[in-house]
Amino acid sequence: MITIKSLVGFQILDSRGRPTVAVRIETTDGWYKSVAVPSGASTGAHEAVERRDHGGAFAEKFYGGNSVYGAVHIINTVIAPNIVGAVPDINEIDNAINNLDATTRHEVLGGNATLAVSLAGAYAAAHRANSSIARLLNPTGALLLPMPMVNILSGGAHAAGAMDIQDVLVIPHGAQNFEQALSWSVAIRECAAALGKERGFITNLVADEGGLGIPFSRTSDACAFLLEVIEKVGLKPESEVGIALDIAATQFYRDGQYHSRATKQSYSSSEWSALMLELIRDFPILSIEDPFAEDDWSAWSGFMSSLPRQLQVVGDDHFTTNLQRLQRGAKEASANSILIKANQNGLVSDTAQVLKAANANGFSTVVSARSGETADTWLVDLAVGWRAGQIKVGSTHGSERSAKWNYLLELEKFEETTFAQPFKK
Ligand code: 2PG
Ligand code: MG
Repeated sequence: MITIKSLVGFQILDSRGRPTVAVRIETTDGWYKSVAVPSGASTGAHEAVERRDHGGAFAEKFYGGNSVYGAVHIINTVIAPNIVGAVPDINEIDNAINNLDATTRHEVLGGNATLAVSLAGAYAAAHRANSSIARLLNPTGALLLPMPMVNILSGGAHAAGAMDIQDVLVIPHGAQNFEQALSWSVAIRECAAALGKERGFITNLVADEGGLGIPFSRTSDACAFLLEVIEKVGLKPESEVGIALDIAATQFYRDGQYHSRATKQSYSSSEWSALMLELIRDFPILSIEDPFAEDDWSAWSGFMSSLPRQLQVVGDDHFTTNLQRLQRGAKEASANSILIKANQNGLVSDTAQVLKAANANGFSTVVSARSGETADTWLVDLAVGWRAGQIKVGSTHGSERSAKWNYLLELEKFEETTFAQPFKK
C-alpha cells in the first residue's frame, strides 16, 4: 500500500518575484512531486488568510516582509506530522487539515499553507490511482476542456492603474476547439499590440498577467478598441468572439462611492450601475466580473434585476470561493456565475464543494489563476476534472500563463476531449 513518506514545505518565487509557498511530497514507492500556490494582488477581504511574515518572528529583510517562512514552518511542524504515513486521498488529507484548523478562512494555519498541502495530496492521490488529477476526478468518458477567457488589456492593480478597471478580455466562444480558441486569442493580442503601438502607446511592456497596459481613461474606449481589433483580425464580434470585463470594483470603492482615477469623478452605486448597463448596451459583452464592490450586495442584486439581456455576472471578490457567500448570493440573486480560485478557499475539496453548490444553483463556473502565478498546471487539472466549463489564466504572454494553455493543448491532443460551449445559444 502506497503511503505518504514525507511532506516538506519550502519558499519559492512567483511570477511577480514575490515569495510563495511550495511543498514537495514523496510517497513510499519513491515517487515525488513539488507543487506551489499562487497569490493575488486584487484580493477580496473574505479570502482565506494568506500567511506572510510581515514583521513577525520570520520577517525577512530582503522580501519586504512578504516572505512565507512562517507558513512553511507551519507545514513542516504542524501539518506534515498529521499527513505523513497516510494513504493519499484528497478528502482524507483535507479533513486532517480541517481538523487542525476549523476556521473557514484558515486563520490558524494560513490558506497558503493549507492549499499547498491539499494540492500535494491531490497529486499523490492521482499518483496512487496511476492517473492525472483531471482523470482521477473524472475517471471515464471525454474530458471537458474549458472555454478560455483571455486577458488582452490590463489596468487596476495589475498594471499600475493604467485603466480604472482591471481586465478587458476576450471569450472566443465561436471556436470549434480549444486550439482554435487559443489561436484566435493570440491573434487578437498581437493585433491589439500592433494597433496600440500605431496609436503611440507602449505595448512591449506587459502587465502582471501578460496583458497590455494601455491607459484608456474610459472603459468604453477600451471596449471600442478591442472591438476594432476583433474585426481587424477577421473575427465576428457577436457570433465568434465576445468581450469579458473584470471591473474589480472593490479596488476603487471607498466610503460608499466608486472613484474613477481616470475621470476624477465619484459615483454612487446606482450611478455606477447605470454606467455598467450602458457598457452592456453598447458592446458585445458576454461576461462582467465584480462590477460592484465585494459587499455592495444591494447594488449587485439591483443590477441583476435590471439587465436588458443575457449576461454572465461573475462574483470574484464578491464570493471569494466561499460557500456561505455563494449561498447568500444565490438567495439574493446577486450574480449568476462564480470565479473559482482554490487559494481564496484554501482546500481542494472545499473548493470543489463551492463549485458543486454553484452548479446546483444554476451558476456558471470560471476556474481562475491569480495574478501572481507559477508554472504549475494543477489549475487545468482541477478545471477539467470538475468540468467547470470556463477558465481564466491571464493573457497569452508569460510562461506561468502559457504553461496552463499548453497543458490544455496537450490534453486536447492526447486525451478524449470535448470543448465546452457555455455561450452556445
Ligand atoms: C482576478 C485575479 C486574476 P488577482 O481579479 O480575477 O485576474 O486577480 O489574482 O490579483 O486577484
Ligand atoms: Mg477578478
